[in-house]
Order: sequence, then structure tokens, then C-alpha cells
Amino acid sequence: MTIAVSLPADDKTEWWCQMLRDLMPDWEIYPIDKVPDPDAVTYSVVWRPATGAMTPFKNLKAIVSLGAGIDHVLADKKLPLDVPIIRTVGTDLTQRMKEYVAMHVLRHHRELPAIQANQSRQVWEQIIVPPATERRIGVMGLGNLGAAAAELLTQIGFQVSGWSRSKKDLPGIQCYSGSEGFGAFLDGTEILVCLLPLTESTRGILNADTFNRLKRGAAIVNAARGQHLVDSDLLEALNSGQIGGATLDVFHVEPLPESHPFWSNQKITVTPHVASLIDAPTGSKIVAKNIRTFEETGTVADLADAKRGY
Ligand code: NDP
Ligand code: OXD
Repeated sequence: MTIAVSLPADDKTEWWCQMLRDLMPDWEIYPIDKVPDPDAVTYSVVWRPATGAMTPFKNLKAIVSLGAGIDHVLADKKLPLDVPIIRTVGTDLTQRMKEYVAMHVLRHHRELPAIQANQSRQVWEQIIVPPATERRIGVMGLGNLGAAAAELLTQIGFQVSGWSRSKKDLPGIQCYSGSEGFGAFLDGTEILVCLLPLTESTRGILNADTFNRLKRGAAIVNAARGQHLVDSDLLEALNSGQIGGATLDVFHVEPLPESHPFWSNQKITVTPHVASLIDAPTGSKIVAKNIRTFEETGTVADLADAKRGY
């Protein structure tokens, strides 16, 4: 009945431990480096655990990812692959992502970066944009987050296409699937939103070939993982004008290094992996519920598939 908690920052680890202790008084909950008896650990709760961090725990029943993505767990090549991984998802996470996507799609749609640049030079230029009903948005990934964001975009009035691994049928959304549907999905897209999980099939998917199929001047919103994007291809596409602007929330290295060219590129908006952060008070309730349910039934709805990678 012991839970080991591991986040990159000690203060955050302690914060999550305290939240979980309040909700699970019958459990022993320790920061991973303070666990007194590794054999007693049956669950670990982790965000970006160190390589080999799970190795001492021989009796793990499940690993809880403190996030929707599990790539940060699978990145550990010493991970015991037979241990189930539970995702931490929920209405808060979805709501926050919907807000982020709507805000940045609307920003690109209404040319706000150009208007702000004009303001800084005291230029009064009325930029006329088409109504949302004439703007084509493509959402990559139609899971919890992508489907919800795509639905909200249709409610605003955009023409929305979505792309997933398996075929979907979502009201008001033109759905494409698989590698065979990718080209048609991209053709004519003016704002491309990435909400894919990071897997070997999706790594580097935001690359020059993808950009070249979009409408000239298209915008990119990447709120998924930095490794989806080929950074140099984006910089080139921004220089050539094939891509008009980008909003990036996630990066190959986080925090984004000071010397990275994205910081100073006028066509890029950098946000510090905040599209949809789970806060400990809300997230700990989901984690506690999932651990209890898993303990009682041996499964939960939010189980990831490690073989599939998400
Ligand atoms: P889900 O697992 O619910 O959905 C993933 C979607 O991607 C599914 O529709 C899936 O298809 C599709 N997909 C997976 N692989 C492929 C592929 N090879 N080709 C086409 N489609 C594919 O994930 P979530 O919506 O919960 O989260 C998505 C990602 O968002 C997370 O993995 C994480 O990386 C990122 N994220 C970022 C946050 C941030 O703050 N920036 C916050 C939370 C998440 P199918 O439906 O057929 O399985
Ligand atoms: C997640 C994230 O995967 O915050 O939940 O990136």
C-alpha cells in the first residue's frame, strides 16, 4: 500500500504527495527518493521519471502518468513494459485545451500577431480576413483533446477537418484517417492544430512535406509534443512564407533553451507548456480515484496501451 511519487522538481513532488496523502490517508505516499521499502511500492505517480526509476519496484501494479501523454514514461528504456500505465485525463484538462486551441486558432484567423506588430509601429492598417465559415482548420489527433477542440471550432463556425489513426465519424467534422488519408486531410488547410500523442509514427510529422501541402501562409498550433516538429523545417517554411505563423507550446528541450531561435522569431508565439496543465488539487482527485478503482477492479477507463504508444 505504498505509492512513490516522482516529478522533475522536488517542491512539485512534495505538493503532489501532500495532496494525495490528504485524499488517501490509508496509503503510504513518499517522494520516490524517500521510499523506505521499494518492495512495498505498488503504484508510482510520475511525470518525466528518470531512466531506471521504476526498476527498484518489483511489485508495481500500475504506473500513473501525471498527464495525458505517456511518452515521458515510455522514454525510460529500462521500463518494465508489462506494468499497465494509467493516463491522468478529465474534463478540466479537456476544457483547458479547448480554451488554448480556440484562443490561438482565433488569433491566427484574425491576424492578431500582424495587428499587434502594427500597433508597436503605430500603423493603422485594416486587415480584412474571411469569416470563420470560410477558413479551413485541420486537427491532427481526434482523441479526448483533439475531438473536443475540433467540436468547439465547428461551433465557432470554422470548416474543420480531423485526422486520426482509426476512422471516425464526428458531427460537422470532415474526418480522415491513416497515412492514406493524410494528404487529403492537409490539402487546403489554413490552420493546422497538432494534438497527437508522441509515438514512433508521429515523431517529426510536422515537417517540410507536411507544410508544403498546406495552403500557402498557413499557421501551425502545436500543443502536443516538441518532437512532433522538425524545428529547422519550420524556420525554413516561415522564412519562405509557406508557413505564416506558429504557436508552439511544447519543445524538444523544455524549458526552451535561451539560445533557441524560436524565442526571437517574430512569427512564432512561444508558450511554456501551459496549454493544459493539470493542477495538483484537481489532478490528485483523479489519480486517487484511478488508483482505488484499479486496486478494486484491476482496470480503469484511462488505461494507455504501451504497445501502441498512447
Ligand atoms: P488520445 O490518446 O485521447 O488521442 C490521440 C489521438 O491521436 C487519437 O485520435 C488517435 O487515433 C490519434 N493518433 C495516434 N497515433 C496516430 C497516428 N499515427 N496517425 C493518426 N492519428 C493518430 O490523446 P489526448 O487527446 O488525450 O492527448 C493527445 C496528446 O496531447 C497527448 O499525448 C500529449 O502529448 C498532448 N498533451 C499536451 C498538453 C499540453 O499542455 N501541451 C496537455 C495534455 C496533452 P485513434 O483515435 O484512432 O486512436
Ligand atoms: C500531458 C501534458 O501530457 O501536460 O498531459 O503534456
